[in-house]
Amino acid sequence: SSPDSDFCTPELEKAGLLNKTKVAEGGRKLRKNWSLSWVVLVGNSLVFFKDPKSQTPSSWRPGNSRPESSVDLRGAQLHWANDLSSKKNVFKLRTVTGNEFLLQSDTDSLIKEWFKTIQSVIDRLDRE
Ligand code: I3S
Repeated sequence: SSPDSDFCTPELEKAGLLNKTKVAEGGRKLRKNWSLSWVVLVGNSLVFFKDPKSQTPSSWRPGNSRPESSVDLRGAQLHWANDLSSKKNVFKLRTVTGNEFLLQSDTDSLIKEWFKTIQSVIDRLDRE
């Protein structure tokens, strides 16, 4: 990263809509609950927001800027995981704390780009 980016806003790598479900919390398996999520890759984190379109008027908040959750990519592992779902184009992200997420898109090119970009951030953090 450039010297400036250490002092300014972390670099926005990628943002878009993906299907998401958490499948483990601290190594403990969770029941799947797929939902469309607005996913933002910024700095060393993957940040999840609720899909604005899926929100009811009562759940809407000004700016809609409150993240649902955030994942630290340092030491994380990424694997294609088509065996873990009947959906196509599924990959699994596992954090060092044992949280596991499945991410999915029906669009091949889109999910490949996400995989590549997240992996490149993980690789960069591994080298630091
Ligand atoms: O791996 P599973 O258990 O077959 O995952 C499916 C279930 O989680 C299902 O919900 P319930 O059985 O809890 O009602 C979901 O609706 C499905 O989407 C899950 O399977 P896929 O293959 O879509 O990941």
